[in-house]
Amino acid sequence: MKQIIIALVAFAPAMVSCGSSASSSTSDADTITAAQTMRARLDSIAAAGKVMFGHDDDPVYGHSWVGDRGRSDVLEVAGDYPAIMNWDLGGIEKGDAANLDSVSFERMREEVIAQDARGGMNAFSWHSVNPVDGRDSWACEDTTIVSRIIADPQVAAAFDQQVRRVAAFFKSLTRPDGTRIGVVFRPWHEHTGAWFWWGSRQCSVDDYRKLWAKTRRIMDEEGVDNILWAYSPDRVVSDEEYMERYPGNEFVDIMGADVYAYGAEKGIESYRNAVDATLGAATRMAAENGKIAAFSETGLEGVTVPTWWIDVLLPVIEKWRPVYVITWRNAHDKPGHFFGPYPGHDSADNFKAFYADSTTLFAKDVARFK
Ligand code: BMA
Repeated sequence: MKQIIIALVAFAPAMVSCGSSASSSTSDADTITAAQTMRARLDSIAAAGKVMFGHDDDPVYGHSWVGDRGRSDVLEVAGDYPAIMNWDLGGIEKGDAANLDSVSFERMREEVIAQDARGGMNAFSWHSVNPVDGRDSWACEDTTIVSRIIADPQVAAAFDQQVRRVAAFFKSLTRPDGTRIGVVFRPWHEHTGAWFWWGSRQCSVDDYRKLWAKTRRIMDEEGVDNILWAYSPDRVVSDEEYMERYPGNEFVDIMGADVYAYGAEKGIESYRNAVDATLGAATRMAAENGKIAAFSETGLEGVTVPTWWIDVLLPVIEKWRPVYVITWRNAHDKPGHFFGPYPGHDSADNFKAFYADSTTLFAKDVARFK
């Protein structure tokens, strides 16, 4: 195992120079970035055909608790933490101490460091307020925001400050030895839908691409070298639609897909079809462009199908083998708003079988992939 580990790390610069965006200023093996190391780990997991299970905000609150330490609904059902945790940066761009779901950024940082120490991984979404009037991501009736970020110097300056705050947070994700922790960053997600101010009906293809390029330029200027960039359309019907707003190979490392299920049993067929089209596109486009495919967000709110994990989710991830699948949060303050398991829920035993399946990886399993 040790030899494999060394070989993977040594290969990392060659892998990323091949159309990858993982921040890199040199191919010198002494200066491999945290992003490159993470990319190599993801490559080895993908090559093994394994799928990391992920959950949003997993160790900071659950279905019926908030703020405790050492807890996790996934841990309490299955006996291990998720292999990957998602966190949302929404609010950091305002200089807030806590995100839009009241998770303090200090606690978030601590948990990212703890997840890294146990061998697991971390990913970030960003439900940002807009830099024009500060309204939230979902205030989408103003269709000029992205174009003003690109063309209006005053808005551009406000946006610049927002991204620099995100950059400062990423740079603060360090281990006790001072090295940076590699993480996934998934900005401007679900842009094929029209519910965010950066959505398909809210900005032009060209401006959406420029938004990515601008975000990347600012992060590079700030010297952020520990993020892998994930592109994540919502449901699409074709590979062409998946790629319509793709910012370019130089900006993306991970081809994601955000596809949710709706309507309990009745919605399963439509979910399978949407996953096949969208995650299928992500998989094909990742292979074509030297990227990694991931199932960046999914779930069935309230997990209203008790065999959801084994009968629905497992077959789709076995079919497409994304490097990870992330389920959204188990809110503590909205009883029906949960996407993961929790002790006592109807799907808990089914989740244990999902955990035990040889395809899925949890934190202890993924720790073996160095
Ligand atoms: C949405 C919901 C909201 C939450 C937001 C950001 O999907 O879960 O309650 O505020 O994500 O995490």
